Amino acid sequence: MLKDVAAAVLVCVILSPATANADRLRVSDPNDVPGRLDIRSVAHGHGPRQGLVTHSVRVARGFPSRLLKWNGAFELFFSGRPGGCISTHILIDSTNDGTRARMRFVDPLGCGRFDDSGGSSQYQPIEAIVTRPNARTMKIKLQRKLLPGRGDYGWYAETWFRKRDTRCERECVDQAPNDGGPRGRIAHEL
Ligand SMILES: [Ca+2]
Repeated sequence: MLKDVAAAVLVCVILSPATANADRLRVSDPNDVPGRLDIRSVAHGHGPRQGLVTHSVRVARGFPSRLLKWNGAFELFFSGRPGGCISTHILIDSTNDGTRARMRFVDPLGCGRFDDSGGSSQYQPIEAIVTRPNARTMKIKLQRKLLPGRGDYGWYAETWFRKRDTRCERECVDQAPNDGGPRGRIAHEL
């Protein structure tokens, strides 16, 4: 009985418009960067179990995961509170063994001062499930506790892409959302 009540409460919380907006959110991004990994939208939500959060990034065109071996990557930046200083960075790329996610701690010198010499940690593999819901999307599911802070947190996404003899010969970088400084721009309210 108690279990049923808990489930009913949970459903009500999920269906509440205010919570739904914050808890599951998709933010569009314009066609503003050349190359294969121009971001079109980013989204966050929850996994099937409590404590799991999801983040996905959708780009303009379909791409094979092997593109992320040498020619590009997806990156997610997190702050322990919305609008706070970025302190954690997840890098998603590919190897011969498949797609992987690694994490490092950044910005040890203070808000917005990305200085690797200041002691940012090395990339470490994390327990996360990286999937391709469709040809244009990269999705990661991981434990909330792996991210900074304890409650609501901030984040934004970035891609980079490069290919010889194209406009992205050096590198094309897209961030979403575009607005704001180097801080957690989207609030994931839990
Ligand atoms: Ca874009």
